[in-house]
Amino acid sequence: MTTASPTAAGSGASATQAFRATRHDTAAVTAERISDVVSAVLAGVHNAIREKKLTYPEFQAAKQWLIEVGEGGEWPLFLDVFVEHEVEHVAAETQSGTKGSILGPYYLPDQVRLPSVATLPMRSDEKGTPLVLSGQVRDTEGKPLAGAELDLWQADGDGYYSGFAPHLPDGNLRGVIVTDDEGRFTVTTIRPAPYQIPTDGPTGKLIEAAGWHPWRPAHLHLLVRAPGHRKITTQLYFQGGDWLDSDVAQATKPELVLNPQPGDDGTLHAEYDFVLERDAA
Ligand code: MBD
Ligand code: FE
Repeated sequence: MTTASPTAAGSGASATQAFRATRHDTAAVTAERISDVVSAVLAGVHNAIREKKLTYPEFQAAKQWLIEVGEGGEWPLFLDVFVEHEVEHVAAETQSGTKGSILGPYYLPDQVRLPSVATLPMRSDEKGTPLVLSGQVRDTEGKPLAGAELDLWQADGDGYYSGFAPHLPDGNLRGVIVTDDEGRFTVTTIRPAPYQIPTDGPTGKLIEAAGWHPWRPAHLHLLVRAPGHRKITTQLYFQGGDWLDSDVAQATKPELVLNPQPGDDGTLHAEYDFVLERDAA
């Protein structure tokens, strides 16, 4: 999974390898559905061309950039930053329980299983303020879900993800916490840094050329699952953190913002309960 490249752009590129290595729940679609959706996408592009009076040199520049995104392996990065939030919003229309957010390009399956009170795997000198996240997993009727899984992954104190940034040990700041008999969990980690889209790849070059900023606010990624219940894909953010109101990936929701309080030793403590809906019968 980890590439030899020490560059940040390598992170975006190795997301393509990770995507290919993972089994995805892909759709079987009819010709009618393909025609309907692709026609709508093309109509949007055609409309932008007419409205903005796109020139031939601009068309060729766009083609060149699209080729570079593919060659650089940045399609998962680009699509998850600029497109996934809309797919998530459509999915959210038919979901109850804890609010969802986008998956993003840096999930890796099959991480270490941990008990209900646990510390995420981290280096002995892991940089960052210690953070303890605790809470309970329940169903929509309030019944605690024992043995539910919190599959948690996050950036480190420099904004890098293990498995994608080659200098990090495999599995760093990733783990699957299993809730106790009362559905409770307490996980110790560090507060992640905000995430910056690699500036040296085609996605970063577009962002710079457009005069946008390349930042996501600091966040924890979570999949929360329990047998017989709909899996939740979400993220938790930090009140007052940089970029919370201008996430480049447009993936924040007010219900997903933690407000951790420091204890006597400076460790931050936050609580969050998750609510899962039953699978449709
Ligand atoms: C991330 O860390 C992320 O969460 C998303 C959605 C896109 C790029 C990097
Ligand atoms: Fe992320």
